[in-house]
Amino acid sequence: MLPRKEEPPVSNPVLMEVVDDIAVIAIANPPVNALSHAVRSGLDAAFAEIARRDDVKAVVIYGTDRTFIAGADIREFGKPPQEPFLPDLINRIEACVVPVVAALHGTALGGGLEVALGAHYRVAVPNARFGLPEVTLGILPGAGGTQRLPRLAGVEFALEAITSGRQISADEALKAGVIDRISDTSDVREMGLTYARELVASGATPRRTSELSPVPVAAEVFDAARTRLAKKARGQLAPQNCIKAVEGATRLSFAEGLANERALFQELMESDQRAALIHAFFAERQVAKVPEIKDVAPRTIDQIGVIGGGTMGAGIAVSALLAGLQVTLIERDADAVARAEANVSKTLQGSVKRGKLSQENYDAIMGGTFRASDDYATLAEADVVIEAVFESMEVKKDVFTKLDAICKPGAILASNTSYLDVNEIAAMTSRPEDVIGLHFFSPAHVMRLLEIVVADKTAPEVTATGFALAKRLKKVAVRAGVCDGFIGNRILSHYRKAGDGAVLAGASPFEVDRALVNFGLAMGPYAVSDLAGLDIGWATRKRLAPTRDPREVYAEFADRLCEAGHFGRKTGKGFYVYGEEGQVPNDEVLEHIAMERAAKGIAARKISEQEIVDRYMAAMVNEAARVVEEGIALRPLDVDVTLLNGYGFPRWRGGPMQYADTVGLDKILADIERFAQEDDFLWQPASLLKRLVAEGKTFADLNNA
Ligand code: T1G
Repeated sequence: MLPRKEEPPVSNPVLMEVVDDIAVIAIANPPVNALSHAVRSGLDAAFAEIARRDDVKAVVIYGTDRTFIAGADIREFGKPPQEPFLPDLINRIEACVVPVVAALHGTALGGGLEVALGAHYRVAVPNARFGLPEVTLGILPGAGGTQRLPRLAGVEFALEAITSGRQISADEALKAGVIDRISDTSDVREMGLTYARELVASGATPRRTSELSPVPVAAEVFDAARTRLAKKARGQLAPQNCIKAVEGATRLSFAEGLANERALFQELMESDQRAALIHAFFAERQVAKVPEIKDVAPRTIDQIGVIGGGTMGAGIAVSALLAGLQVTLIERDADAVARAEANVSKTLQGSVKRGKLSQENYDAIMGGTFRASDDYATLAEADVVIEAVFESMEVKKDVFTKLDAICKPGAILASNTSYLDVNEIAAMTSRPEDVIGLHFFSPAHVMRLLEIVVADKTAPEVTATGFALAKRLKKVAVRAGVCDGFIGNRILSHYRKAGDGAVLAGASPFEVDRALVNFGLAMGPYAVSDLAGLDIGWATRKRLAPTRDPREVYAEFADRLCEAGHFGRKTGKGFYVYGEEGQVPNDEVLEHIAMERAAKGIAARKISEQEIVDRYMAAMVNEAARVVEEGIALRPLDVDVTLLNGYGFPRWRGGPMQYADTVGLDKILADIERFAQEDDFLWQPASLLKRLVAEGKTFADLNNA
């Protein structure tokens, strides 16, 4: 977890005033009105005072600024809990003898929604959103949410909402009975007061959710959820505990159900998975805090140019269009322009089908916000141009020479290259300070990661503009230095070699894939290579062959497949065969491996699943440590954010650096030294790793340095 700089506690985050015999409680704890100890104490004191007074006929609770309460203060996790504890506070709110109204706007999430559920009546503005996202943090709603929501909205609605952690709109919340009314107003305080006055006038009394009994459901509902989530959220603890807590609501009294919820919550609070998911949450916010752009204003971003309408170019164009930006896409001739337009249109239609884009907005985009052309002159007013053409330095140099001549002063020229030298590309222009790398991940309109590759001469405001563009595109941007593969692909190339090393030592590619899927990866590396196309890795290996160190133990079995024309899914055969039975192991590759072992004089031995994971993780962490010590990544957390958002690393493990801290850097170093006995070229411990182990420090210590 990333303890954040200790901000001075907001002196008095809870203010109460009595207006026409209604107590109005305002919460002011920016930026999201989190339920810090000060807020909980303030609320507790307010309700204690209300209990002492006889001139209060109703109560309104609301949040100032942009939102109601967005949850417990997750910065307090890991610290000794302080009274008043949230469940007790919410029970106190619910026990109030006069009606309590929660007036809701922004995002009422987690403990915030639980406070609202403890109130007796709930009113919201139309664009308010609700949710119990605790499961995404490796915990569960621990202040009565698993007990009150089933009673209010039904067990199945509650089970889905709590195990998914998704946000719910005001309309859906109204329909489900989570809120009582929607009021279209900008004055949240007045909205609450109006509802409270009506309740007093009508003689309404407190309506306590805990006094309801949940409508019973068949036991199969819980069994089905357990089975589904054991598969979908394999290895994760929180979803299973969420199910147990909701199930408890259907067979225990409210008090017993609350105690059961508390026990299940505590169990999760102590887990590595909770620490990892909270680390991921804060790391994805910390990663945008880059010293060189602190207080640097980004340039305007309204018009985007994209060069190249293939998969990447079209994906980048769609990502910008969905963010409301104007896009001009350039292709080389009329046919290519037509194909690019069709590409973009098809992808946007997919967004319409999935409800991510209205037909009206689709029409507006295709009617003018988006245009494709073969004329570079149409880029004259573009604020940022992103090149996404073939990965050839010659082709890119030609593109940047043209852009330099056409684009207005101050326009930013970006390359989507995945490994080429951005300094060399920048040198082709008269404006190297305006050149940057924006490395998107395919599919670019889906993958959240954006590596912002800062070249030697890139100006800070250009880097700041890259981060601003990422935020606009709802992406997670990571600052990367210039090297082959930047952060993600450079580390990938090393842990892929570790996988190959495990195969040469005795494992099959299929055992490697299975071990890593069981570890939590979405797919194993060999299945991923088949999906991406084995020819891509083959081309990279051939490109790097001239510079390959003769001491490297080079695994050739993938080359044998490529030489036979087997490039994976696209040719129907690679490491796996893709036919009627779906994906099945291709035994041919085992023959190639056996011959290679013989030629290399390797006697195969049994490689356990654990050893496969140890090799993979040791290689990943070791190269990541080099990437950090060379400054290619600013901090270890930047590597975690990259691997979590671009490479399918299991989020509930927090990223490779969080994982290494969890298992211990000394274990990682010991593994490297163990494998070095087999291959002392691949397995050379990074000096940063050795230093941290010698100093008894962790990667987390570096994150906060
Ligand atoms: N606690 C502490 N800080 C928080 C916070 C929280 N709950 N939520 C956000 N922040 C900080 C965040 O780190 C950032 O800080 C700033 O606020 C703006 O956030 C008992 C135990 C509310 C939808 O999981 O989903 O309740 O970087 O950049 O994009 O059952 O923040 O500026 O220093 O994300 O507008 C459950 C988590 C907690 C909600 C706003 N609640 N937050 O998004 O801003 S567990 C959550 C969010 C719980 C109970 C349990 C989002 C947001 P900084 P931001 P945003």
